[in-house]
Amino acid sequence: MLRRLALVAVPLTLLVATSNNQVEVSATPQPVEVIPLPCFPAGKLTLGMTNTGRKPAIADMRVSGDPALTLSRHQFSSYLPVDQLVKAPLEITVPRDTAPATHTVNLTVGNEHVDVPVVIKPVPARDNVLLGEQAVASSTNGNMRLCGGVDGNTDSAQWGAGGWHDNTKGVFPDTYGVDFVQPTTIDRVVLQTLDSTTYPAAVMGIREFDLQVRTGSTWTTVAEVRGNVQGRVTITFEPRAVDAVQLVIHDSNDHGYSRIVELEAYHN
Ligand SMILES: [Ca+2]
Repeated sequence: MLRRLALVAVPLTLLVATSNNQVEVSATPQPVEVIPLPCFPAGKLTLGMTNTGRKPAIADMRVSGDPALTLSRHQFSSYLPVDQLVKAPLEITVPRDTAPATHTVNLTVGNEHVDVPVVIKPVPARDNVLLGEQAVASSTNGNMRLCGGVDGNTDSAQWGAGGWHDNTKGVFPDTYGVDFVQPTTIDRVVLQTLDSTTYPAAVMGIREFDLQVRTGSTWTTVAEVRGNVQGRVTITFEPRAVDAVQLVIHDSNDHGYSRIVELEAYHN
């Protein structure tokens, strides 16, 4: 008898709840962590809406946050079938050297609110002094990201998400590098050009380039590489404090684009 009553009670409860509020809001992960460097990968949050009502609906999520945060979207609108999680990405960045703190992103659909904690981490100690620093390029193809060559992703198989190439196919030179915020001592630069099973360096990689460093307004050529067919090229030189590093790329093995998976610099 008790069991029967319980079975009847459950649908009644659901009906009451859904008449006021038919969309469930979710966000993962919580908290989301953000590193305050210009080219470090953004904090990534997956926003979700689930229609817990009885009919398909269209829902609008408003996305807002503390002024310290830069959000890649302020709205997420979608058609929602019944009982299906519909997702959208949110990227969160902050200016360089934003102080460690916990901020909040607010998600609102109708009467439903979710506050997501956003933890600003300290800038991590890095052996590779280019990691996450501001990249500078002569041009960037629309399918690629300017920061892709200094984002820490060195996997040629993830080339589309984690690499860079220029936007002037068949026209050289192209340049790619980093401007430091203060003079930085380096004595080794490592170039990883595209080198995957499908796209080996000897076919698609950078073939001819100069490595240059800048002190004040003067660029100095440190090395000239010609006829390269390797995926990874390491250049060592006497330690020097520089304001910027760049590659001047004169040709690639397919004579098309200048493809960089990752550019790194060290001082050992
Ligand atoms: Ca990369």
